[in-house]
Amino acid sequence: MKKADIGLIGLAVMGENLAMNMESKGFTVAVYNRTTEKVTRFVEGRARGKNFIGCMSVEELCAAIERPRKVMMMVKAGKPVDDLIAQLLTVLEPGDVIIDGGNAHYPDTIRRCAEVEAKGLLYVGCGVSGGEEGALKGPSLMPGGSPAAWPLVAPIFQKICAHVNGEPCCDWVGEGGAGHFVKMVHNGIEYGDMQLICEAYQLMKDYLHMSCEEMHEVFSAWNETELDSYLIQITRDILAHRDEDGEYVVEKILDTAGQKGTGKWTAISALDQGVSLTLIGESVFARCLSAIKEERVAASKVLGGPEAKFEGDRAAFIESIRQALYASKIVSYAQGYQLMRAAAKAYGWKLNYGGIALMWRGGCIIRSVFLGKIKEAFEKDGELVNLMLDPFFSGELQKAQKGWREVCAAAMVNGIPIPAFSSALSYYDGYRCARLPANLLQAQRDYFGAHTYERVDRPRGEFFHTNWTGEGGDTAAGQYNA
Ligand code: NBP
Repeated sequence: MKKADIGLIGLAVMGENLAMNMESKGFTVAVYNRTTEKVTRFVEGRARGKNFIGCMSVEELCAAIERPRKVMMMVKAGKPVDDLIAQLLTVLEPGDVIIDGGNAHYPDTIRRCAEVEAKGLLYVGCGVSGGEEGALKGPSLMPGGSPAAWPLVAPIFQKICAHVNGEPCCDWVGEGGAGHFVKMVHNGIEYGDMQLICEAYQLMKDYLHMSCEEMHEVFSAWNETELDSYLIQITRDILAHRDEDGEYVVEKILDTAGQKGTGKWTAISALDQGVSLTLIGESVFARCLSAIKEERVAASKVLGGPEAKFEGDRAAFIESIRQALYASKIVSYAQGYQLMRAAAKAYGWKLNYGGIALMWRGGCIIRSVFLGKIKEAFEKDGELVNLMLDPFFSGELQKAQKGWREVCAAAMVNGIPIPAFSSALSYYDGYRCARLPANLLQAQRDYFGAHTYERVDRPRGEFFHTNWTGEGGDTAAGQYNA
């Protein structure tokens, strides 16, 4: 019997569809699931007559695969992955590859990669995006880990992934936890994109008092512009979707957002790296605020605000909202790339920034035409310090900023919350500010804690302390950055 090209553990929604995808591209797949009835159900059902080898144990699975063996886990992230690795290490041999396609937190992948490599095997932590449909038809794949594993998995991964203009949305990301790190940032950016769309929706609904049908038309039109993307498309379709009673479903959905933690991980990692990832951070906090529904309902009866009243050219304002969304999105991706740059430096990863944009260009939730432009920017300049400084994007920000400012100002005056639009604009204004008020901040720190400061009229690296009150001594605190 022909041996399998790859083994797959975990026949839940992602694993099952990924296995079907692999088989459809000509690979023979050995499958195993902890609850073995699922193996039987799969092999006798959806997989009947196809090139699958159903296995009832990890040992059977490993025996069914061609050497060097490649075993991909698509199981619940966390302890199940560690348990499975421990089991696999008792059966696999040096040179074999263990792949984790789940949503692992990247520090876990760094640790697991080192542990598996110490046993002479290879490890791949692969971000998989695109949900059930992506898994089946072509996901975005972000593999990282042991570099020697890439030539072994590339022929399978680059065949089963999504393709845009013939190019695979999968490339080697980097060593250790780089793949799962990039997937985490992808998810953070997804939080940001969704929040921006929600702010545009709230402005149209609560300020312009537009109907779902009208907003559906606006999102349809926007999808023909620079904003062309999966998330704009599904928003367009959601806004047109009616319940059995003819009412719009979206207006019947409770306004409390859920989250599984990857946005939070991204924000925490930005704080750890000292990167201003304000838009994604605000998007996570916006979900937290939405979750305290009862408190908000009570507060709405106590805390006053202006009555949102629009006067003026509605079509022009809708275009300004589009500009605000586009400009804020540029800021969000610029911040996400800043975070990846900082992490790459901290962990010694050589990230291919243009390649990452291409990996996200198709198959995943944030797929968009816009990512093609990001790829071009990093291809032109691999050392680009900030995406906003690329000539294309700085030009786009320049064109969009009048509308962006108008929308932020109107939202503030009329009491419409826009944490993502406004934080993006503040970041833009802060980033282009040659002199921030941090001089005063340093003076305050020196005043109360003798933390010292550098001077504009002296070389960097020289630190000074002022005896502000005439009462303290001249002893300065040591300099360090937390
Ligand atoms: P789940 O995350 O719901 O996990 C269910 C699978 O894990 C089942 O096959 C289950 O086996 C297996 N499992 C568990 Br639970 N504990 C196990 C253990 N100790 N040993 C072996 N197997 C164990 O499945 P999913 O939604 O298909 O997602 C799989 C991974 O892909 C997750 O990490 C997820 O975060 C990630 N992901 C999901 C999506 C998505 O859209 N759903 C997208 C991208 C990535 P059982 O049948 O015996 O219980």
